[in-house]
Amino acid sequence: MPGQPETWQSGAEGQLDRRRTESQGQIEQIGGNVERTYVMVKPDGVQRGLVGEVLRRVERRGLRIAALRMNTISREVAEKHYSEHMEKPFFKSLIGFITSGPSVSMVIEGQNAVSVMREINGATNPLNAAMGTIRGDFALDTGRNVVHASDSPGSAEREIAIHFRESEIAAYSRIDETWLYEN
Ligand code: IDP
Ligand code: MG
Repeated sequence: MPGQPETWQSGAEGQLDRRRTESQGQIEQIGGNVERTYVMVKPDGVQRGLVGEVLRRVERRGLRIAALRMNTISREVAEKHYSEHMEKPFFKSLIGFITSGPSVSMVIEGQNAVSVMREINGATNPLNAAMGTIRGDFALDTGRNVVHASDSPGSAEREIAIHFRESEIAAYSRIDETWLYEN
C-alpha cells in the first residue's frame, strides 16, 4: 500500500536495520549506527513557547523527526515513563509537573541519535549545562529543564513504546542525508 511505513527491527547493538516492504521499491539506506530516541518538550517548554526552538535545533543538526504529537500525558503514562525514579524524593513533584499541561512528544532518528540528542539537551541540572545546549541556554532549575531525551538505546526503545504506536512513526529519508553522512 502506498504510504505504508516499512518495518524496523532492533539489531544486535540497538541499531535499526531498515527493512523493505514488498510493496515498496528501493529505500535509501543511511549507513552507520542509525538509532531512534524519544524526545519530549516538557510542559514548561510548551508554556514558554520553546517548541519551535527545540525542533529547530533537532532539525538543523540533521536529525529526522519520525513522530510528533502534542498532548497532556496521563499519570499512568508518566509513572511508566519515569519508573526508574519511583523511589526518588522528587518523583511525586516530577509526575505532577510532567502531567500538568501539554507536552510535545517525538521520535527522533539518525546516526547516534541517542547520544546526539543528550548533547543537544545538555546536563540534567541546567546550572551544569553548557552554553549552546537547550538547558544551558533556556533553563535555570533541574525541575524545570525544558526537555527530555532517552539516555540509552534500550531506554529509547522502552520509552518510544510507552508513547507511540509503531503505526504513528513515519519512515522516510531526509533529502540531505546523503550529504550529512559519509556512509
Ligand atoms: P535526565 O532528564 O537528564 O535524563 P534524570 O536524572 O533521568 O535526568 O531525571 C529525570 C528528570 O527528573 C529530570 O530531567 C528532572 O526534570 C527531574 N529531576 C532529576 N533530578 C531532580 C532533582 O534533584 N530535583 C528535581 N527534579 C529532578
Ligand atoms: Mg533520564
